[in-house]
Amino acid sequence: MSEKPQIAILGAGIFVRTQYIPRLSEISNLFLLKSIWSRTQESAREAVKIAQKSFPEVECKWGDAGLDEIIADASISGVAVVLAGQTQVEMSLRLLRAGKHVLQEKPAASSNSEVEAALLQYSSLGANLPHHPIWGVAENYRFEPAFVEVSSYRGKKLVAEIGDIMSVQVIVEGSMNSSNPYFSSSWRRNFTGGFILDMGVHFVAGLRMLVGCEIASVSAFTSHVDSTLPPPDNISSVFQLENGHTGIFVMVVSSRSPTILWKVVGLKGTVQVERGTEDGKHGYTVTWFMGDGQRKTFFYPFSGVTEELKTFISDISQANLKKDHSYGGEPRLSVIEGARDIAVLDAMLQSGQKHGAFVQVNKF
Ligand SMILES: *[C@@H]1O[C@H](CO)[C@@H](O)[C@H](O)[C@H]1NC(C)=O
Ligand SMILES: *[C@@H]1O[C@H](CO)[C@@H](O)[C@H](O)[C@H]1NC(C)=O
Ligand SMILES: CC(=O)N[C@H]1CO[C@H](CO)[C@@H](O)[C@@H]1O
Repeated sequence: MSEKPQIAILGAGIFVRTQYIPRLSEISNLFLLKSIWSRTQESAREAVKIAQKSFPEVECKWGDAGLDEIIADASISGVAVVLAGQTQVEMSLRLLRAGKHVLQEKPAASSNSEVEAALLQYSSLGANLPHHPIWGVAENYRFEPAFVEVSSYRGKKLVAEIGDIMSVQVIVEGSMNSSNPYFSSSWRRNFTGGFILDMGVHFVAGLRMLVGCEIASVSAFTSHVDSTLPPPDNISSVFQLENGHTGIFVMVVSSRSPTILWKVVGLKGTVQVERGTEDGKHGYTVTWFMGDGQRKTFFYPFSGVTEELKTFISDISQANLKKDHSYGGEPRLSVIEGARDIAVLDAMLQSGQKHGAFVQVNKF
């Protein structure tokens, strides 16, 4: 039996308080939560107070000194980085250099160029460390049962059921208005691509997972209509997949008609994945429209955040067992997947700035 891995959380914002702590509590038997860190003592305290119900031993750390203590603490093998999008990559690299396994919250980076430079640094780390630390990006859509079920992870089930793909549609009409807890988040208002990038990576991740194929090129128009939101607040794009199939990606950040929908139309049938609720639970409704006129509907409640956290803990345990460089971690958690989501949105935003010019998506 191996010892339970000990982890720390950096960040004490809304997502830590409302998702990380409750979801980690569900799997508290698998690891020890050693500490929670925030830049200020006040916000760290706030999060620690919530976490103490499930993790009575959790320590409160703050400021530069608290961070140095976490980095120097050899008993902490994994760290969740849940900070402002602008600072996450730098922080993740700092921890990786210290040999910590890192699960960084999405988005993987603020741009294609940032993630490209970071990946170079990450790959050069191995030489100076006794083991190669895992760098994961937390993208819960890759772990949501609805997407796992439809795609069977790399698109195989989908194509088997609906035949050759003719059209792919992603329609997002968000509701990022002043009722949303993230609306006033200051870092999201000072982020390249505004909410389109921060929210959009989820929808691109869902798309890539469903079709099981990378997006090769895009052409997009972007605009800024709602002045309460940072620009751009909507995007209309066409894209081409590496296998030649084409589709559309339309996203409005704040609308009166909340919709999140992926639809893949094939020669033998169509499948649709739509955000919804059933029996008070939030999740995804999957509808298969088949050739014989039949329609089958399944509801999958959310569990992607729990699944991805569980996977990270299991990755740390396995990596701790094999102290050589041989354990790379679960591919869906890999930073490369997060980089690919960023690359697609970066290309769409670039195309938008050039009034729809054709842009190739950077390959990772
Ligand atoms: C906005 O972000 C940039 C870095 O991306 C940073 O230099 C600047 O201080 C930030 N401004 C505010 C008001 O947060
Ligand atoms: C925000 O959007 C939601 C969903 O459309 C709606 O129920 C709510 O009333 C909106 N709030 C404001 C302040 O517009
Ligand atoms: C480019 C684009 O799609 N612009 C649209 C953004 O959303 C507003 C409100 O729905 C539309 O009026 C724009 O045409």
